[in-house]
Amino acid sequence: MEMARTMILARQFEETLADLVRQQGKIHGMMILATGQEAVGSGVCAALSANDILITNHRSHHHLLARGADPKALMAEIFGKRTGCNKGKSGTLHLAVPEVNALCTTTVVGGGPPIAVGAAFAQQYENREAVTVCFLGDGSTGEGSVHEAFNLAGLWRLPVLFVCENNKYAAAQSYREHTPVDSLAARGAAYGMPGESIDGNDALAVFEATRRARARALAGEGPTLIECLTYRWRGHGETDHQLYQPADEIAAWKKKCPIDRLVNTLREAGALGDADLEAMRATAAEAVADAVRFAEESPWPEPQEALDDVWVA
Ligand SMILES: Cc1ncc(C[n+]2csc(CCOP(=O)(O)OP(=O)(O)O)c2C)c(N)n1
Repeated sequence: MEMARTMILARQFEETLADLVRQQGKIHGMMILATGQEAVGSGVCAALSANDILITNHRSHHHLLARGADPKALMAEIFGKRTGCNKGKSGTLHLAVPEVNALCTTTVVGGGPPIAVGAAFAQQYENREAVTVCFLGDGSTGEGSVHEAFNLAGLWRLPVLFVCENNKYAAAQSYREHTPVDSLAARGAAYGMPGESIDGNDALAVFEATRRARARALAGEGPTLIECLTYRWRGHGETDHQLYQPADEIAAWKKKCPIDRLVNTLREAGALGDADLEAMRATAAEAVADAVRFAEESPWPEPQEALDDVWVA
């Protein structure tokens, strides 16, 4: 039920963002959405505990909402307002939400895994009962930094879960154009970690795989690579016309909607009725509308605040 709730919230949050960008012109700059991939964020986060750390990438809204980030603070940040979770300095692409241990969103493709290795090293060094989860895209696995991070994580048996969202595209390049092997999960073996390929549109499968990997990590057995097979319904960003994504491919994946799938499972189990579903949708719609209102009414940062919280090591 909790996974269904966060998936519905993420879908509505992002559909509203698309509208705010495309129809209303109220948010400027690049907008990257994960519509169709919500089972990954929700399935992973449902299996974590409060102390676990999240490192995410440019397609992060569903991860952060599933983790419990406040939709108002996220929306205000995406608008660039002072009340945003990063005081309007990150916008949509560099969201950090320390209150829920989502320490960093990096849009440097392949930049997340080395940071996750550092966070996991600290957890191991201090004997913390916690793991680090790092979300990464299929395209990022072509970056050298990802392989260096996998290597150290395997070598030092760090408590880190690399969750690769294989949504079949890296910007305008299809999986086949950027990767020579069928399975990204198979790459785990090269670094001494198990790799598992799962249906990334099945929230329960994602939850179970995360739970197993987390238990392994806490038992000192090291990292796991989880490849979630899913699909990016929208373009890389909202200015992308998706000319390289075959229309029948998009249509076929929309039939495999991760939200419908979980909702149907819950219905069949007798856990969710029509009224419950309507209530879930209405609560999400209200939360998103509140978030937009809050963001629109919030002040812009003052120019002189630009250098606050900026430091040089
Ligand atoms: C080092 C680096 N190279 C290129 C880019 C431009 N870029 C941003 S997202 C992206 C595609 C990433 O694809 P993938 O890792 O599969 O994630 P997805 O967008 O599919 O979620 C690229 C090339 C970047 N941000 N950083």
